[in-house]
Amino acid sequence: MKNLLPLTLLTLTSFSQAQSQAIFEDPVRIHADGQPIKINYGYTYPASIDLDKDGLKDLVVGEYRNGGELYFYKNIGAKNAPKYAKAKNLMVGNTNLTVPGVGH
Ligand SMILES: [Ca+2]
Repeated sequence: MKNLLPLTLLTLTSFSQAQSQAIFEDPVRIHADGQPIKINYGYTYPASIDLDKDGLKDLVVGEYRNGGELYFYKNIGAKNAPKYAKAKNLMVGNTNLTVPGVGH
């Protein structure tokens, strides 16, 4: 246990330094199919990932309601100017993909 304390302090110091150097841009509302993306309820953590492997990062957004369904917004724009199509449910076969234990 004695060996863990210095490592923990070093990590906290590094984290604090990183925070003081962080610069954030103003928030931007993200649109899909010409409309602002709206999540009906709960917390969400959008992920930017090239899900369909076409070289453009898409958005995957989850929702707390509806059993934790996940929505796919295909990037139909460009690499540096993304434009998202209307959401589609992520599916496994004919079933909506959900996050187990989320939403009721
Ligand atoms: Ca893509």
